[in-house]
Amino acid sequence: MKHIVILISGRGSNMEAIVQACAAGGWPARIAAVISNRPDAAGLAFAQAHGVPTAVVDHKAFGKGDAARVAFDAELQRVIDGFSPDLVVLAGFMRILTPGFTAHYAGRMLNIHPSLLPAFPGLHTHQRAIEAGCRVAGATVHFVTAELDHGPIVAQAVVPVLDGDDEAALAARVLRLEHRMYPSAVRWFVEGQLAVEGARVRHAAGEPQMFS
Ligand code: NHR
Ligand code: GAR
Repeated sequence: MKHIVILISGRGSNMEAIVQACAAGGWPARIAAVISNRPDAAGLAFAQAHGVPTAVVDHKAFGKGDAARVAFDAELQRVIDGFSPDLVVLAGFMRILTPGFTAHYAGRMLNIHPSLLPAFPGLHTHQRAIEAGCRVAGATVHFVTAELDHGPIVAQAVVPVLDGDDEAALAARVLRLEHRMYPSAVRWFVEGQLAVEGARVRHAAGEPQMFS
């Protein structure tokens, strides 16, 4: 039985999708914990209601600056490793992670980013895609490396950008696909089906890694 630890910062709807898909059965894994850097993250209540252990590591308690980031990451790593994770899943987790932390979880940490990487790394992706006149937008599941939003790509989901879309409309269209794609990608990892070949990640049995 593999152990999955999910990190959130807010709503946690991707975490919910993963918890529910895992509970529905057939996964060689269980959700060992949901951890938030914000004590008020709405997703914590869902996890507790579903019997998933939760923890909070509040980044604000560590102050500001580079030394604070290193200290926060050290404590976060200590708490995560208490659950013996095989996989760490970032699901709307909003703190940039230091190189020591990403090295510790190299090859066993996934993120979902709401753009078609390598376009629009960083924040405010939907607004930036609309302002750039993009006809498609989407989301990317990737392995986390030290370089923000640049790790090997596990899967991508693509949606149209429609005339009149605002940030909220586009984000909602993308989110529906995130909720299909992320549970699939996490399941593939715990089943041992993913092979990383440079920047490219291959599913051993050829599952489609594009969602639309
Ligand atoms: N850390 C590393 N090293 N590599 C990645 O690929 C990471 C990461 C940490 C988080 C998620 C990411 C996203 O998918 C992620 C990927 C937060 C920020 C950010 O600027 C950027 C990207 C992502 C998450 N955070 C601000 C910070 O100063 C805080 C913003 C806030 O608290 O609202 O850390 O988009
Ligand atoms: C999702 O759209 C996710 O892709 C994005 O935030 C939303 C989180 O929603 N992630 C980031 O922007 C990471 N910087 P959720 O909390 O309901 O899963």
